[in-house]
Amino acid sequence: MRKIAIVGSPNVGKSVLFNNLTGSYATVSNYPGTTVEVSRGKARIGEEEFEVIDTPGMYSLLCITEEEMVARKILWDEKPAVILHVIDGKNLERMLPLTLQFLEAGLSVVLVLNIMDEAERQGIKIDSQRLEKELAIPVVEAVSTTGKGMDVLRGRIEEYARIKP
Ligand SMILES: Nc1nc2c(ncn2[C@@H]2O[C@H](COP(=O)(O)OP(=O)(O)OP(=O)(O)O)[C@@H](O)[C@H]2O)c(=O)[nH]1
Ligand SMILES: [Mg+2]
Repeated sequence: MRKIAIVGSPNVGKSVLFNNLTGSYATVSNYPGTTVEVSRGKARIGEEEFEVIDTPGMYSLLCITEEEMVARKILWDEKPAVILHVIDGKNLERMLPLTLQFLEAGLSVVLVLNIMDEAERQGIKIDSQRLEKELAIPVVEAVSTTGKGMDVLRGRIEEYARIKP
């Protein structure tokens, strides 16, 4: 079964997004040799069933904390077909450098601009189409607490997984 890894900084809504994609059934276990918990579930997207992995929050691929080391090991060892980089739409500038690290590492990234409800309330506007062109990856706006953007995200994952065998 191909894998989808959800990655990003702490507190950006990765786990809420994970629950949206996988529904209620998930297994939680300590990553081998660590005290870091990793949740795994399944999601049917289009015709394909994926294993979805909710990784611990990371600020950088240059790992410092045990959580970051686990997140990086998951990316390296489990070779997910797609990674969802979830960022807080209120802090685009601070969070995009990690997207670039993932792209430089050759990973297949879909960028999820999450928490767009708060971003909009603060008057923050993001030209996600332009971002999509400049990064040359799918960019999806979402509010994972209400499920907004989830259908679009599923569609984009499906397209992307088709061209990334
Ligand atoms: N307003 C708003 N709040 C959100 C959204 N997504 C998540 N949250 C809230 O943000 C907080 C953190 O969500 P989590 O899903 O636990 O974040 P996480 O990225 O898994 O955090 P770590 O596991 O610590 O790395 C929770 O209180 C969520 O309810 C969103 O789209 N809008
Ligand atoms: Mg989490």
